Amino acid sequence: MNERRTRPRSLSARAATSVRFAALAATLAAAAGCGGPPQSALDVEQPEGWDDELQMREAEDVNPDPSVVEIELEAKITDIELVPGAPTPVWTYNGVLPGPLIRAKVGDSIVVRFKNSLPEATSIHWHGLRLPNDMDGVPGLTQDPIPPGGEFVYEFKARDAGTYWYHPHVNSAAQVGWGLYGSIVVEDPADPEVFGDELVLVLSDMGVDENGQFLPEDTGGEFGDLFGREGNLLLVNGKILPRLKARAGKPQRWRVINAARARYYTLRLPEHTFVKLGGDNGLAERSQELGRVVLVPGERADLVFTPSDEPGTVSVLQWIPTERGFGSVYNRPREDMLEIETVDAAPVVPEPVPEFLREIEPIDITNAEELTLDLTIATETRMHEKEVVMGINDVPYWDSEPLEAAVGQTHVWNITNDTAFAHPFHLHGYFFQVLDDTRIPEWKDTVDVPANSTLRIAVDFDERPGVWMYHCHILDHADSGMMGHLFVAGEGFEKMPKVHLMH
Ligand SMILES: [Cu+2]
Repeated sequence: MNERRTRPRSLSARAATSVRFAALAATLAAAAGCGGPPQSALDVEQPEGWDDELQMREAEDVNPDPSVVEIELEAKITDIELVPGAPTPVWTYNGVLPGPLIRAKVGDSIVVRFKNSLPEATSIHWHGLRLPNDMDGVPGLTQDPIPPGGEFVYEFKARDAGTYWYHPHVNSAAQVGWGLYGSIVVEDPADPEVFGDELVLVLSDMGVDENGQFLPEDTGGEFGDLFGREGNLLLVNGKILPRLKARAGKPQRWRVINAARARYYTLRLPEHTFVKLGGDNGLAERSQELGRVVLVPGERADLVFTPSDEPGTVSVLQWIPTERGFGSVYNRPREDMLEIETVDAAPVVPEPVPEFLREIEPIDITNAEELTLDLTIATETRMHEKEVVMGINDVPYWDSEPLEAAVGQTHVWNITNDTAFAHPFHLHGYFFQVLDDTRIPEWKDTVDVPANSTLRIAVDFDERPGVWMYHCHILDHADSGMMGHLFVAGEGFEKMPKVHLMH
């Protein structure tokens, strides 16, 4: 009895969902005159061509060793038709938008032979991967910028299952805004089949005029810096309003990545919920049923989507304005992102998603060093022009001194935000835990710090000394100064190296 009463709400909600499918399936089967119990979702395939419009090119593995994924990646400008009849000169990896999907299994080595064929210097940061410091892709800190015509070989291990992404760390707001991003999936072969068939969704936006040309980098001036520039074209896997096919009751596992330079995404599909499995570093401790899913720039969500519309109907996944400061929601309409066509086939019954997913051991903070990082915004007058200068503890990154830590130390950071805007906080090199009992335990590398709030995170600097960045992932904010660096002392990094911070 007791057990029943204390059962988590999400479990019973999920049981209710299964009942709803069974009922829908039975009704439709009866209406169609074909008796018999409904089929299990595990016994049927996704509809033919279900993800054709969302397919992304996968990076070709040129290494015959099954435990090495070796790829060639070239950054170059390629005309892509986003506005009909008016091609856009998109900044791409290998000529595709988004860049090729890199797929590996846990434990694989990844080798990326990179060539820069862009007109300006660039680099690649591997967002969320625990890699050696010299592979982190931050020019001035971990490597030199890769000049036009230059090459660089990135090499690291895929240590953690999950959904990650890659993007430049030079002139980031502009270069990401022009199309330089791609996805990385690190598979865990032990993941159960009930999570559904995988679909990677890269969400981004682009600021393009009616002739297909990019809007100027400094569009909106000071307010553009302050708000963060959101593009007018909403893209899912590089397409405007693509169509996905689904079968009622047949689960799909959506690995969603927010690759936009500033836009927050709140996702909603009428009459549906999503079961969130986790995000930044793969599975959370428990699954959670959500009516809306929020992704801040840089963040990922691992979701089970179980379609439950009537066969033969089309519904639309919507972008809902998210409150992240002045101008973010007022008078802004919802926008359509992705059409979902529920094909005309008998509904099937999904297997329940387990509630417990994996153990997340809490970081021991008994001897942790406590720091406060205050996210700050100031307006300065320079050359008679007002300029927005952002910072951490009132210091923009170009004037900043490193935070100091050593391998073996644990830190607790109190990240405070008294500004009028929300900031997605990202730490390179290490996963952290948010110290908040109301959240499901999980490992994060990017987290929202809403306006007028404080967030406490714990980080364990257990290995990999070096110099690592932390910054706001609204890239216009990072470029305006809201960025800092951290020196983790250890073997090979006894002294803080000379750095030259750039963006
Ligand atoms: Cu910010």
